[in-house]
Amino acid sequence: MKLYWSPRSPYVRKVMVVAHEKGVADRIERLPIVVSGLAVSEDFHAVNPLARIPTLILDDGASVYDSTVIAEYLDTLSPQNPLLPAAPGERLAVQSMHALGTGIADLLIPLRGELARPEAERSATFMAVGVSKFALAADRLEAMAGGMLARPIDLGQIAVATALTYADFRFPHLDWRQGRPGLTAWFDAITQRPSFRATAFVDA
Ligand SMILES: N[C@@H](CCC(=O)N[C@@H](CS)C(=O)NCC(=O)O)C(=O)O
Repeated sequence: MKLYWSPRSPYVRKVMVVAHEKGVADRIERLPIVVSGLAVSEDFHAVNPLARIPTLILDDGASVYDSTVIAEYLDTLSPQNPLLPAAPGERLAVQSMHALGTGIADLLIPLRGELARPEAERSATFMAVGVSKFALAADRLEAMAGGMLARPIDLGQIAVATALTYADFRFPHLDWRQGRPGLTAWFDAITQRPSFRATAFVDA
């Protein structure tokens, strides 16, 4: 398998953490690529019509996207660390938490784009609303953190943790740990795992 990859993407980090947890990371050849919302790459559009990373290329040449689909696919590749429960109720809860974690990344990425604009073109309202939405999501996670700490790792927890690592990477001033001791304790435990240590962001 090949993975269009960057060391700066929270979505790529999420699927690489999954690959490490499943013991299949060494079956993935990483294809470094720089993507930008401000430029079109026709070559990459031929691989993924949205030209986004991560995009996984299977051995038969099929393209697989997006990060949630890739993560669920990788979970099927080995019995190690089952990350998506089979029982419908538990499965739905993990998938919802997966959507929450990926959604937090979806909130943060446009804020990053906004910060990259010349100051005169930035919208203070857009930034403030995005920061408020992030805080509300983190508050909800604080309320869920005790249960998360008690459960084995799953796709939902991986998605939330990678989104929070991205907040630390790009928005340390948001200081999401402040007033959220449960979420902090859960985050500190999960990010000690070798899968997180092997996938640290690099601002190359
Ligand atoms: N929903 C997608 C989001 C992926 C995404 O937006 N990736 C960013 C990099 S962090 C990207 O490829 N941006 C380029 C673009 O949107 O043109 C997923 O979960 O995989």
